[in-house]
Amino acid sequence: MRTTYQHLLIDQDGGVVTITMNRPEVLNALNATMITELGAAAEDAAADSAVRCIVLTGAGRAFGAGQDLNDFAAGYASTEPIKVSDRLEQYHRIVRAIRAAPKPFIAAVQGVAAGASCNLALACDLRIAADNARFLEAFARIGLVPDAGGGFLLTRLVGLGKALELALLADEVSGPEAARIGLVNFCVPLAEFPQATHKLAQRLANGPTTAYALIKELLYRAAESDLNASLALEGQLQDTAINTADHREGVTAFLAKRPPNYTGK
Ligand code: LHQ
Repeated sequence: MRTTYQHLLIDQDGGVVTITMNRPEVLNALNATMITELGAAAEDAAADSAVRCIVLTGAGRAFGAGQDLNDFAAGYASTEPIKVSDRLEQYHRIVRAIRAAPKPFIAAVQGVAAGASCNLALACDLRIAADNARFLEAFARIGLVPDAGGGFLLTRLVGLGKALELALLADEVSGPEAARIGLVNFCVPLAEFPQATHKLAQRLANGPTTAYALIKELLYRAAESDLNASLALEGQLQDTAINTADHREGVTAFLAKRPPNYTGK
């Protein structure tokens, strides 16, 4: 996959690709170039069969500070109405690529994750946080609504009541508190964060990738459908899963009392 970008670092380690947002001088605030690059990198990693797990993280002391507010300074100086929906479409491309990817995305968050950066973390399949993490739905602080999928993702992760609190009050949520309310899956001490992230990513990259793709499809569609639709989809997806090489390997390994060796096929 492409590895050279202006504002992203791409590292490939076996089946794990790490995408690092890299503008540490502004806490990895998202400018137009970085947003476009993230969409391209997410789609690229999703399509590359050698990639079996993707980690999204930030360089320096933050995950990300959301939209680069300098980008809009010129617009605010004018009396013309500002239209932001085209820019949001570029954020939506990233969210869609992560959700549709036939493999897991992990957000690895240390330091602040604010605004659209926070919501990109929420779009990932799993989140691991360091105990110095700060999650901030910053939008109401500057008179905006949560974007980059925030309304949808927040309500599904923490429920409507907590989502309203986080969006309306726009107070920071610490890493440990984020784990307590289900905003992240794991919170670990900062000193253990790189190793814990690596271990989680390697575990997923060595897993049954096709089954993971089918699990993503089943669970994400279940969150948007009713029981009967989900039961029907479950049957279709299990017909696919049961014919994978990894399923056979899993059963063979279990019966032979040895660890499975999954190839992702
Ligand atoms: C920044 C930013 C930033 C530029 C820190 N931009 N420089 C919105 C609008 C339109 C269309 C599309 O979508 C969106 C989506 C959004 O994401 S809206 C939300 C935008 N983000 C924010 O409102 C957060 C603004 N930043 C902050 O509130 C604080 O910086 C946080 C809480 C993130 C971090 O606070 P601290 O740890 O105290 O760091 P700091 O404030 O000192 O920031 C460090 C530097 O980064 C500083 O620059 P400087 O030259 O003084 O060192 C900041 O100006 C810069 N920076 N966020 N979003």
